[in-house]
Amino acid sequence: MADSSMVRFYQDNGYALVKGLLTKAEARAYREECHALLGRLSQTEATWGSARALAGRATELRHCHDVQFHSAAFTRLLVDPRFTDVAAALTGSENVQLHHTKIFVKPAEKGSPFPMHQDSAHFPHTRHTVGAAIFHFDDAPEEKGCVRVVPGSHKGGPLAHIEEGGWHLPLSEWPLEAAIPIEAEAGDVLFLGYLTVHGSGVNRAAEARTTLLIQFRDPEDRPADDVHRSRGQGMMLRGVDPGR
Ligand SMILES: O=C(O)CCC(=O)C(=O)O
Repeated sequence: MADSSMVRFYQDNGYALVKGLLTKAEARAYREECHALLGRLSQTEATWGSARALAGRATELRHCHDVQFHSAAFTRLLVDPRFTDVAAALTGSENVQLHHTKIFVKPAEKGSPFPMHQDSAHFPHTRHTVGAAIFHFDDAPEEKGCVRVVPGSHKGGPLAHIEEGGWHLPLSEWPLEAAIPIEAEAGDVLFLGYLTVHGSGVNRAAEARTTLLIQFRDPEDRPADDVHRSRGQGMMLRGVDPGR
């Protein structure tokens, strides 16, 4: 559950790391579930074009979207009150609605980076309540390419992005190294507002980095543009949709 100091920290900084939201055993089980799912799929590569310039070498990123349509274990996590109660407190709404889900696995020693960006560039909304919860299923120290954030960057509102190679900010103006690494352990969940500038580095470690990202919003926050559709979008994860 998010207390008032966590909510204040999120409002000031645009992110909050919740330690141990899942147990180590749950994280381990979800890690296996993610790797088993990716093993069942034929096409999983998702490295952004702009990430190649950032890494300076060939890297790989394995992903799967809409994971609750592949395994019921992820469906259960979507409505887990340990997650939805924090999401509600941070967005300031009793009601939490699904936007989309995705697994990312950064393979050992060659896991792709993400250039700095705001998620708002990918799916703008009218009230800016959209947030991401990044579930860590194994440890994510800096050398594994943990998520990096620019605290307080959400306060400047939406920034102009470059579309080519995945919506991102100019690499020279927004170097990854200038952002704060948010190192996490298995079971930790990083909550991130969609205006918070973030990215992540190359996984240089000997173990893969495994995460699930759940993007959520207040149901009264409508998309500003019809640019991002996904299966399951609009599903209620907590409370009701007052507009329906
Ligand atoms: O998982 C990461 O390292 C970053 C993911 C990210 O920035 C995104 O999906 O927008």
